[in-house]
Amino acid sequence: MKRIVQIAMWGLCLAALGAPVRGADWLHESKQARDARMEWWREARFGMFIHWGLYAVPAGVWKGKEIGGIGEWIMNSANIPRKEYEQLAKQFNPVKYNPDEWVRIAKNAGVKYIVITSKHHDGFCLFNTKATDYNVVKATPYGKDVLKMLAEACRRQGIKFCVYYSIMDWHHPSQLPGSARGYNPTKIAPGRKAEYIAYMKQQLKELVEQYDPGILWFDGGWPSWFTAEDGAKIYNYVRSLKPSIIINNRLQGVGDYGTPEQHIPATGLPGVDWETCMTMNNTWGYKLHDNNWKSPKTLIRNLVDIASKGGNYLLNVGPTAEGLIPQASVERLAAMGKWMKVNGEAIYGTSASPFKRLPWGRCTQKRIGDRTRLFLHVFDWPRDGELLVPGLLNEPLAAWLLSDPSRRPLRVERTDLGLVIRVPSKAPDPICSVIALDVPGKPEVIPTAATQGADGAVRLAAADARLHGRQLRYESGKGHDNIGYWLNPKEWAEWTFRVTQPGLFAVEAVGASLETPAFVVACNGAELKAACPKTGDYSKYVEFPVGELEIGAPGLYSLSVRPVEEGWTPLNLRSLTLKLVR
Ligand code: FHN
Repeated sequence: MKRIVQIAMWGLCLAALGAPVRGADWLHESKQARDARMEWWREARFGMFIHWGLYAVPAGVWKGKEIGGIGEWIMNSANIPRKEYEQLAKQFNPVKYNPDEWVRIAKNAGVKYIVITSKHHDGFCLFNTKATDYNVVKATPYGKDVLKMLAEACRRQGIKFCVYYSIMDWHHPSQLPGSARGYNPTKIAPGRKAEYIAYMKQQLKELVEQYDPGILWFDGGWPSWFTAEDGAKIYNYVRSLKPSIIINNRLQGVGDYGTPEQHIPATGLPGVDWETCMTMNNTWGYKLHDNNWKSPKTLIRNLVDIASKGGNYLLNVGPTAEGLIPQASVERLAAMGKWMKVNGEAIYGTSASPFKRLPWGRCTQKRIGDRTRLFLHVFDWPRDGELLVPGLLNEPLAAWLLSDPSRRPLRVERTDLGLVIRVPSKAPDPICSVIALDVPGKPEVIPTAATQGADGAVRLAAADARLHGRQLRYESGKGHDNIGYWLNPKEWAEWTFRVTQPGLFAVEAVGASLETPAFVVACNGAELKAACPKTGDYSKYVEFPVGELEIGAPGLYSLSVRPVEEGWTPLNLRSLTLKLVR
């Protein structure tokens, strides 16, 4: 047997005995092994993040002054000297902490895993560590291992227990403040990196062996003294302690899944596992004055949107210094749970939508034997009782409202635009109503064509373009809704659209650029050349004429946009509109 296989086999035996497996390279496991390890995580889809620590004591206020920024950063934001910040430990006494209640709240919301901060950037440890007395057992009047209490409550209630661990540590003597203004990003004291890496490994071993987490959620790996090589070593080390553990990608990019933060990637992260982590208000750690809460509607639709793109939602709560999850968070989680009780099967264990975009909502899917169950998440319920599922070629086997326990069949008809499902006039749920639609085999979907509006215009949106190239991509969120990263002039975009009112069309584009990139619009045998005016900023858009297009007959047409290679500079293209002029 090859040496590497021997190491791996020997390693797995040792790991089963709880000994670290040295020498194994866990970064190169087989797809089968990785799929098996990720299975529970992909099934879960919905987790709860908990940011809890000494920062809950000041709760965003320091010496009578409100401190801006996220609550758990107050030591840095207010540039509090270590000795002064340490005194908070003497005030940390969460007498109202009830881990079973926390887990009940999470479970009732439909959450399947909990990730809690074992040590955030401030270096205070919420667990019984031998590596430092700066921990909840030794340094606080509470004196109990809050992490152990939560781990046991999770086990009692069947929720996966997971831990967050910050690499950057504003308290550890080996790490020096980054500047006179604050700690972040820390610098490593000369000759003391090995000491801190050893400290980290001791604590990671304690966390794995004492609390058996499903995930190690690393963070704070951005200081320059922590390299990708360090990340790979720590990854291998933690996996050697527990081969089945899952590790996020914040070990300088090394890890098992991506972690977009506070936003949902426009098209998800195709082909990789990913999880959006997000606050319910603006802060991770508790802040007394942050009451900017997201609505239950936003939170439920975020969960649906993320699942429809193949991701997980890690939604945060920041408990108070007394040990209570804020009531506003409790209420929102209860609202999510009410929706999940009816529609959870449309989230758990599903995979990304087969549709590029749906005008009325989202879609998730699940393979069931020789059929696929499509879950149509309808945000905008059709007033005319007809829900169009565009571009779906499969013949429907059955359709019903997920909220209907008797599964009364809904009528489904085929039209030349796709399948039409007859639905009741009133939406079963004001936030998101789910229709289950079974089709044989795998879903077959063709790109949907844009259609002419009542005014005769055809609107070609960036989100509906088919993009040809590796760098070119659709960007959305934070003011973006455009084709971007158009760096390579060989890459191009195209749309399909349907004309029912032929005639002469004036073509208009909406774009942004730092120069004046020229491009050619080709459609129906004609070519129109135009250049985007210089807007000076990729987020500053302007509408400009491209030219006129004659389309003499009704039908399906394709339109392409290709850069003029000579002198090309990047263009952000938001849309094209064909306005019927006669
Ligand atoms: O700096 C931290 C922050 O406090 C919080 O923990 C988030 C959660 O993902 N992570 C870092 C910011 O990206």
